Amino acid sequence: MQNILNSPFITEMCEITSNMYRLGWNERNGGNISLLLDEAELAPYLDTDAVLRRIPTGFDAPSLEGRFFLVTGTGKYFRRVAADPENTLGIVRLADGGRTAELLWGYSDGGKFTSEFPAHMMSHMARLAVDPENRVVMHCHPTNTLAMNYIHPLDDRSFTRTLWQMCTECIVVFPEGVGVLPWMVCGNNEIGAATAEKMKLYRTVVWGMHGIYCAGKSMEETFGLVETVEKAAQIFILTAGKPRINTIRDCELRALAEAFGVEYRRDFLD
Ligand code: 2HA
Ligand code: ZN
Repeated sequence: MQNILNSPFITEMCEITSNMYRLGWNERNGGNISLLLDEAELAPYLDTDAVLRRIPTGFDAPSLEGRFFLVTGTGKYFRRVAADPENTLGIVRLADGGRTAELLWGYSDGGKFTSEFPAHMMSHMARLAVDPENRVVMHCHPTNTLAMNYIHPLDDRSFTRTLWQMCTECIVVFPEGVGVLPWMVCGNNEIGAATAEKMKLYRTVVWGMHGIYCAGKSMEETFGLVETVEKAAQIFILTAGKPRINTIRDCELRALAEAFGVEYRRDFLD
């Protein structure tokens, strides 16, 4: 067996969580990530028959039965992941229709997966149903996106349209728009189901006055999605309350989407 700490997936998780921490998206134990892994990717590093512990999940995820996930641990700090991956991360396989997580590696102090595991697994199910290549669900608390939540209406259309207006690249990076949920209690199946419902349409879901969920084919793509939304929100915050004398007009956004050949939410423009 090769050393799992040198595997591409642990190395990338350490690098991404460190960057997210330094960008101010993941204070203290804020945020969580889950990455879908193939058995073939794990095989050089792990005996997938050696189950360390069985942990109840509290939800059903029948379509994820037998699938493997690398998941950040509950109460763990992103700031600490790179220094202590075996304690802050875990690799689980879902069993019993998703009701049990079989721990194969990690959570070495006896811990378990993030409190947002339901939202992650339900989001994976929703995204895989529309995009079989989806691998990642990422949750964090980016500062400007959060700040924007307090001074902007929280609905899919107007939130998306404002973000699109803030940076030229936005409509090309997330042409499907962003879904927005109202403030809700986090960590339970209800917010998980609401997030998954939005994930049928969007790779990006804003949790009102809490943070953001993004999904994607790779860690890089998903990180880039958060980064782009957060950059647009930063421009919004930097210009909020000031007289706006220029904007990217709807006809220009349309021209942009057409020039780049992206399938965008036409009904989100006037
Ligand atoms: O504690 O971000 O939403 C991790 C969280 C909960
Ligand atoms: Zn959170």
